[in-house]
Amino acid sequence: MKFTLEHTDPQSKARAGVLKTDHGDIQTPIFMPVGTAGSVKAVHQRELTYDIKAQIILGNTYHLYLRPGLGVLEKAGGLHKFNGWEKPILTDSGGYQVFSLAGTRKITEEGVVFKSHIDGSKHIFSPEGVMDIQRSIGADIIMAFDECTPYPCEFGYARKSMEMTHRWLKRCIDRFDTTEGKYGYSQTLFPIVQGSVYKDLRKQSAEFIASCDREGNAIGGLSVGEPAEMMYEMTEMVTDILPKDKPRYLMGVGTPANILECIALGVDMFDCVMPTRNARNGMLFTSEGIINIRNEKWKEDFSSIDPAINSYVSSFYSKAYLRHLTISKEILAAQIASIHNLAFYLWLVGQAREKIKSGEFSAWKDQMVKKVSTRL
Ligand code: PRF
Repeated sequence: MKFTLEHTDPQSKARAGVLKTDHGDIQTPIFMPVGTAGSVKAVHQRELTYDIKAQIILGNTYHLYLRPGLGVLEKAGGLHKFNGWEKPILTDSGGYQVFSLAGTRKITEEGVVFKSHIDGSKHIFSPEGVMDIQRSIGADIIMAFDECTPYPCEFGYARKSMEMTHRWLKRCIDRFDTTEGKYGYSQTLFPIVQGSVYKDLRKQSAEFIASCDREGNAIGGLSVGEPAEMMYEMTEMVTDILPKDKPRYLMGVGTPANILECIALGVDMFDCVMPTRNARNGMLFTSEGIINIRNEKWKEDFSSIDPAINSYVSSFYSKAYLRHLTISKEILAAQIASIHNLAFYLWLVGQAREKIKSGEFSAWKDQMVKKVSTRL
């Protein structure tokens, strides 16, 4: 993997770059659609490629390990072969899902013992095990095993947890560096900064993660219920410490406004379930603001969902028709809304990239944050 910084914005910390992987290039800043169980919910690969113009998608170790399981994934020749997505994939390590989804769980130095949310069966995730699983899934970028602390979190717990995440990282690196990819292309391991909302912990964690000298770095433990200003403050502290010549990935963030603000703070990669999950509930993100498509207001509005977005569904379907489909609980509603929202997120980061390159990012960002936060 190789990351090249192309432009840095003189008025903010925003950057535009290219991340080269064996499955193709990723133009940053980028948003990565979430494909939890190997599918971006309600979206075909063809639409992901040509309509949404996704450059990389996410998968989850936790879900894929439980179902279909490593036997199937290895026989298929890895996740790319299994789901037909030929561009880059990133997998999260399960270090977050195990805390948010699994039934009863027990965290020890060795790892996490948990019960499957599917059938209650008992499993253990360890730093080594999660590296091996991600080798079998075959993502281009794999994540270290970490503990994402909740918010609020007492200082003492946050410190102990961060220290354990750092020890787990060393074990991840040992295992990753002594094993090889199974499918003939290279994989890379991103470590994750933790430290809750404590400045000294964040600084300590960012310095430790930077010293590990991997090809890219991630920021975890944010957007877990803390105020947005606190998230921005922690993000900026961390991006100021992480190496400039490597991509920074802010995990699980966020709203369109969050993404724009964090691009301005020097983040290059984002993922979030918001565009797809909210789409299934009738919330649409548009270049003019946020729409609740169930609202009576759209009943006879035959204008396009968002003509500014260069995706087929965004200009082909009207708000009134999508409202009708949503209220009628038609499956097509989830498809149209998911494709549109993802196309909007990819459009937004693409615009940010263009504005960084043309030197107009800062002024554009302030105006865009207002627009995309407006409720229509
Ligand atoms: N760690 C991991 N995945 C994550 C997070 C984290 O802290 C977050 C926090 N927003 C989202 N996804 N491994």
